[in-house]
Amino acid sequence: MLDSAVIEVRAGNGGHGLVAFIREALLPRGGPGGGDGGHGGDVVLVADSAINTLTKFHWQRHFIAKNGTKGDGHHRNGAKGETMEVSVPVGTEVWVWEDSEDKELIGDLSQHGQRMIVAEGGRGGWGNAHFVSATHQEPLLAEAGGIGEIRRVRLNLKLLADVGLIGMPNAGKSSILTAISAARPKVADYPFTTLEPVLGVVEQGPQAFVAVDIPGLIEGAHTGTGLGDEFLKHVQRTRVLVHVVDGSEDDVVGRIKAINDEITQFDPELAKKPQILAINKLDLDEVSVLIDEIKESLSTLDGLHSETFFVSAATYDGLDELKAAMFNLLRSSYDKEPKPEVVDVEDIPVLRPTVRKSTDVIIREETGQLRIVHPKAVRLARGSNLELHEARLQFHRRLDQLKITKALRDAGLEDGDTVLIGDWEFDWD
Ligand SMILES: Nc1nc2c(ncn2[C@@H]2O[C@H](COP(=O)(O)OP(=O)(O)OP(=O)(O)O)[C@@H](O)[C@H]2O)c(=O)[nH]1
Ligand SMILES: [Mg+2]
Repeated sequence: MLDSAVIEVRAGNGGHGLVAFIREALLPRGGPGGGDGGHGGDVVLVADSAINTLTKFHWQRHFIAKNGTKGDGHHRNGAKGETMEVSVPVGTEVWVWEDSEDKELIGDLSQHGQRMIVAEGGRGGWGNAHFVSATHQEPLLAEAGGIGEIRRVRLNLKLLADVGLIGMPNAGKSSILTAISAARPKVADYPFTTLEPVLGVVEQGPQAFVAVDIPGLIEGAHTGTGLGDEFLKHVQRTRVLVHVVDGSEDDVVGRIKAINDEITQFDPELAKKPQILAINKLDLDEVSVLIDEIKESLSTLDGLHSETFFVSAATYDGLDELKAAMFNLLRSSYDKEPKPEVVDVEDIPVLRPTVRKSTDVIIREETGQLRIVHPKAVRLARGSNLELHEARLQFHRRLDQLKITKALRDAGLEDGDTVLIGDWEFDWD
């Protein structure tokens, strides 16, 4: 069973670099002092073993990192935008999502603590202090901050169950899963209705876990009688068992013991898992009238279970309490686990999706005009006031240095032609 969610991630833009000069009484020609903009924050996915579904992404789909702030005078640089960290379950695959389909796998977070930069912040623009040269003591150029990446990605996760529903055939395991999750296993009034394990996501606000409903167990299941033993392996990886019992049957205690014997013989580790008893069919008189008697007989049962709940999958009585108990046991099971945080996260390489960034310097628009798309040149054009004649001269010199002038000439540019860059448009001469 696959859980998936489409999210939009938006990294912060870089802050703009500043054009400023240091002019103080004692420093009449202090030179350029425009600081750099701060880098935009990244959006980073972080694998966290304490999360096991993608449910929270049904509540929140947009993740936006902060912009960097702009540079200031006296060489003061802007602040970096804060990173947006998004926790995802271990095992999450990240796919580029386009035209309503998975386009390309760009990451697989397979280890606790692993990080993936899923949208990279724009770089901070350089202030004019960077553009000083022997010929330009008063640089009028600065860069605008780079635009942060925006992506739509789909997260895919193969679900593994944390809670296993076990019990005799017809006890109401599938009915309980139906009542507490969106899963719709077949329910019927005869044993062995469920033939294959069924997974359901059980939610409580933004938290969730996965429960698995397996076919009913009978005596001898561990030796392969009935359907049982093949399916017991599906609960071996769970952390918590819910043992469902039909309270209207005779000898409730005997039935519970029989199932516990079976799981112990199949795998003694199963017997060590925290177990909740759910005495089902409370709506039936046989149960509600005899509740004290059943409780009394249960008190003689030493056992594997930690808590007992009387519930009804038909009327939903007691199911909220049962659900809460499952969440609590799961939480303490995760708490008891040696914290995977102790792994040195520094040792895990940060994943960066390899996106094919365009290496184009210029492109020809449909109108036939040439547009400069070299990212450095575009940032410079966006960050500078090219209305100033002096700034324009400096800008042209930068285009020479970046070999863009040559590229324009090679593309057939002649004097008098119009060249586009950013929001600017100028006649080449
Ligand atoms: N009155 C009453 N009937 C219930 C309740 N829960 C389940 N049932 C009925 O009990 C029968 C068995 O329910 P299932 O949920 O299919 O039981 P199961 O444990 O999944 O059974 P298998 O898949 O065969 O192992 C069905 O007829 C259900 O309608 C309940 O709380 N009250
Ligand atoms: Mg069933």
